[in-house]
Amino acid sequence: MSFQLPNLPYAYDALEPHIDARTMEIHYTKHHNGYLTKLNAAIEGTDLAGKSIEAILKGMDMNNAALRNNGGGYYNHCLFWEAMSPKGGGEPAGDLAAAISGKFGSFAGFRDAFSNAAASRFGSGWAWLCVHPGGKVEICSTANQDNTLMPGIGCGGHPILGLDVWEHAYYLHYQNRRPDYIDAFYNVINWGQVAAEYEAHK
Ligand code: MN3
Repeated sequence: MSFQLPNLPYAYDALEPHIDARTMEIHYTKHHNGYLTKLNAAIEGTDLAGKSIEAILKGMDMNNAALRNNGGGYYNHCLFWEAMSPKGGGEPAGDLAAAISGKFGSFAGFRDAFSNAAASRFGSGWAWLCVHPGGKVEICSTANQDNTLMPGIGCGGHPILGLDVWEHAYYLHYQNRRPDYIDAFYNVINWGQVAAEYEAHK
């Protein structure tokens, strides 16, 4: 059983004006689908076929560029789509809100730190909010399609929210204005979904 492209949980234009429909369509049907196709090719006929994507990432041979780039790309975008919603925005609640305030002082403090991680990632990569066993949260960023499940990468927590800062994620609408794209992201974050990931992995 090979990996599949997950259903996008909303229409391409659902996140406008924050993320435009053309970007969403290309990002999902071309970029994500490309990572998926190459991931399946990389594991076909190997002992990785049939393993979960998380198990593959945690056991990653970091010298296997095809598996690293495409396994990361597949997983990262699955998490990214789910963490956004046309009904998103606002602030988290419950245990996740308490963990964020405990680490960053306030939601505003979290937002500053997360935006800085996303803005200061040189070239292509991701900003992450991660949870460690016991429930503490941490922000980090990683290059290319790496993520914190891979050995020795980032803060080493379990990612619960990721922001794609590759140019393909924003260039059509925002051109070089990555900070504007980062600001817009807060209008579509699905905090209920992020909280569910927090509860599942704390
Ligand atoms: Mn992308």
